[in-house]
Amino acid sequence: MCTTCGCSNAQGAAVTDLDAKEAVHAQVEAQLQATPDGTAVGAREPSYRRVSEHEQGHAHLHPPSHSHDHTHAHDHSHNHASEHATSITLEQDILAKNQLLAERNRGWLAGRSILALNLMSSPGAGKTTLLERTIHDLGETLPLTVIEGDQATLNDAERIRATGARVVQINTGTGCHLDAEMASRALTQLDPPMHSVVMIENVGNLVCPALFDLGEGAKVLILSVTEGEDKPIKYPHMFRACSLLLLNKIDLLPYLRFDVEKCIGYARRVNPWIEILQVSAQSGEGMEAWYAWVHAMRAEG
Ligand SMILES: Nc1nc2c(ncn2[C@@H]2O[C@H](COP(=O)(O)OP(=O)(O)O)[C@@H](O)[C@H]2O)c(=O)[nH]1
Ligand SMILES: [Mg+2]
Repeated sequence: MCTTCGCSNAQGAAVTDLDAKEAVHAQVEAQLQATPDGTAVGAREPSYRRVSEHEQGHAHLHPPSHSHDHTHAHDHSHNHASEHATSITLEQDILAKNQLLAERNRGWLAGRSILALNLMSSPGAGKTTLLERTIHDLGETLPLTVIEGDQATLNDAERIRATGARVVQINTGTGCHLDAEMASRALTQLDPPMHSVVMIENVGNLVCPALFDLGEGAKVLILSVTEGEDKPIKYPHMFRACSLLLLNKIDLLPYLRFDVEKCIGYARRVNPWIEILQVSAQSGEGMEAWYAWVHAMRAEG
């Protein structure tokens, strides 16, 4: 996970309130402006390093914690078992600390009778489009606010703001997921009203976001039909973590080779309890079922 991929650094995250136009972490925001592509924000050396010929006998990308299954002989002597143990301990510490903060967020939300949903997907699956349409269709009847998560730019927050909904943007810099600490800061800034719904759009990624509880009421996964039907078995942790799968972009099915039943079968194989709805955030097809799910979740809470 993140100690391996090198992204678990919340320090560089910036929270921006689009109404106040005020960066909580002004220093990071200044860096963002200095480097519009975000590459220098919260920059740190990636954990992957190229192992020298001397160390490895051959060069390849080598994460510090990976387990070796090479069949060829090694002539280097670093202790893989202790590296692995250190890495696992660090991972457990990070996740345990995150869990404590997530529970604090959960209590904070429950105290205000707020339903928070953590929306996750790979980049481009349609999270922001889904939110835009949801706000358009439900905004009058359901008090909805949004936390946007991306490595860089305020683009998605600007899109949400154009709908009229209140929104706060988190820029994670090098980070590939939101964590409970970032969510806590964003919730404080957002200050959502009692009995409302907070939609949290996570950073586009089917791996790390699954591991980090934000204190949400439920995790929702958006998979678009352009991604291939085998994603549930390739990224089982994400599919296991989620209560609802929204299979998006079904308007494109006539133009693609995508077997819906096969995809649903794979999803149920890794998570027999997952609910699955087929939608098109663009055309609006199937969206009523999603709205009914949100209302039911809210009624449960
Ligand atoms: N055809 C089609 N395109 C969609 C749909 N939902 C989103 N898109 C497009 O997919 C692209 C990525 O959408 P976006 O909402 O930015 O994805 P995000 O990265 O998950 O937030 C955009 O070009 C959207 O217009 C859909 O239901 N059907
Ligand atoms: Mg988006």
